[in-house]
Amino acid sequence: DYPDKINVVFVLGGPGSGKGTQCSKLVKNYKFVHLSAGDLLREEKNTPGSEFGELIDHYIKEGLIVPQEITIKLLKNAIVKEYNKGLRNFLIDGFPRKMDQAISFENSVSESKLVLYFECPEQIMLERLLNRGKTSGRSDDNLESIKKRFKTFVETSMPVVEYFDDQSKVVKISCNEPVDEVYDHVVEQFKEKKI
Ligand code: UP5
Ligand code: MG
Repeated sequence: DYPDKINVVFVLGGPGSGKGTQCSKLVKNYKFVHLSAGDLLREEKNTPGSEFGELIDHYIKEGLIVPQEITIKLLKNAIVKEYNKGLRNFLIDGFPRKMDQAISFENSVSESKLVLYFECPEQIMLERLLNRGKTSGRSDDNLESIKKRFKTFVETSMPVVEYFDDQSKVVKISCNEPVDEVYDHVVEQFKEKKI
């Protein structure tokens, strides 16, 4: 009931490290579908009549990880939809960010080929998110939620990066340069890894 033979690249990094920005650039030059777990959750939250709306709203504001069953279901649906159009290459942005998600996705959907990890100092991420918060309308782009997101990232999501690093799948990229320069490093790595 899930697609066979897909290529998955996980795109990880702290809140505001530039995952979404870099994925948008990648899809212009590579045949990848960009799926952001956070975007899928926000879309579900805004779907009238969704049984998970309130729960997702709460978890996002608190910077907590939504129970994996919900996120994986949304991801699987999105993957199948694109698979049926003939697409096979997926950038999964902001997922997995908790160990149970990593294990469950790799067992029930696909293993990952590569993990891009955007390394970024907290101070930089904070400035970016507060700046974006002026116009983003995101319920978690405020100082209180941002601090909670950082805490969850360090305590819950970094172990996932380390888990993949132990499998030599992680490519670390410093996010602390202008967007186009960060992107150049991503492309270099894709070439090196023959993605
Ligand atoms: N910007 C980007 N790159 C820059 C650069 N090189 N130089 C200068 N500025 C740069 O970028 C953030 C901002 O920085 C933008 O204004 C951009 O222009 C600028 P962006 O590309 O949006 O960064 P990104 O890493 O995508 O930041 P985002 O806020 O999306 O990261 P999060 O990981 O916090 O958000 P996400 O949407 O993935 O998740 C939100 C919440 O959903 C989570 O906190 C959690 O509650 C929930 N969630 C789950 O529960 N489970 C999941 O599996 C996924 C999410
Ligand atoms: Mg994002």
